Amino acid sequence: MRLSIICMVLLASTAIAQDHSAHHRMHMSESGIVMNQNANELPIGCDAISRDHEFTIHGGKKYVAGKPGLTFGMSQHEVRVEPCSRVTVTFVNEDEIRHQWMVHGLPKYLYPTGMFHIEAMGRQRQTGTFIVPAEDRNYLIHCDMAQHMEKGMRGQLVVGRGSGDLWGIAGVSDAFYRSSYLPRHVGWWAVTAALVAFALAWRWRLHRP
Ligand SMILES: [Cu+2]
Repeated sequence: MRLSIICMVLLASTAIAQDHSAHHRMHMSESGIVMNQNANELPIGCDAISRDHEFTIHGGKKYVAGKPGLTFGMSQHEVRVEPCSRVTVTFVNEDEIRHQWMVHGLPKYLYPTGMFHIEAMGRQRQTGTFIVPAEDRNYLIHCDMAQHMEKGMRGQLVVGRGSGDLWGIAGVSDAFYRSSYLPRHVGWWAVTAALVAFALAWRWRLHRP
């Protein structure tokens, strides 16, 4: 009786694990993981694959050597593709430790948790394919290992004309954190407002009786 219960529990947990990996379309090997791969299913608004893109992106310390404050980098921090295109990325890890190349914000009906994920073990490479949506938009690319994004493994995927550069992309945008509720060029607006106020005050002083 006890043995049969253990067998049932084991079978159930195996089935759950298989279901989970199928749900996430996970491919695991000794060299790493590719999750949520999608080479065929079209996003809503796409009638066909518009184009096939292929990129080989290297990750490692040497790509930010000599840049203050950065420890890890990528050979390419920005990837530009056409809407509805199929994107194949070969991610080459040139360090001894694990690195990831992850895209966030993709539609959840195609990519569970909105994410496409390549992970390469130290000195290994992994290849994965996904299809981007029809809208012009910028998506965050990063490595999710602790502190790797803060230390430089941060990029952007620009689909079509994009929706504005993300902050802190090496070689593209500055590293200052900007709250999303603040308007663009907020610094220039503040300086302009201060100058106008100063001019008005000066004028008022001149015309004082
Ligand atoms: Cu990393």
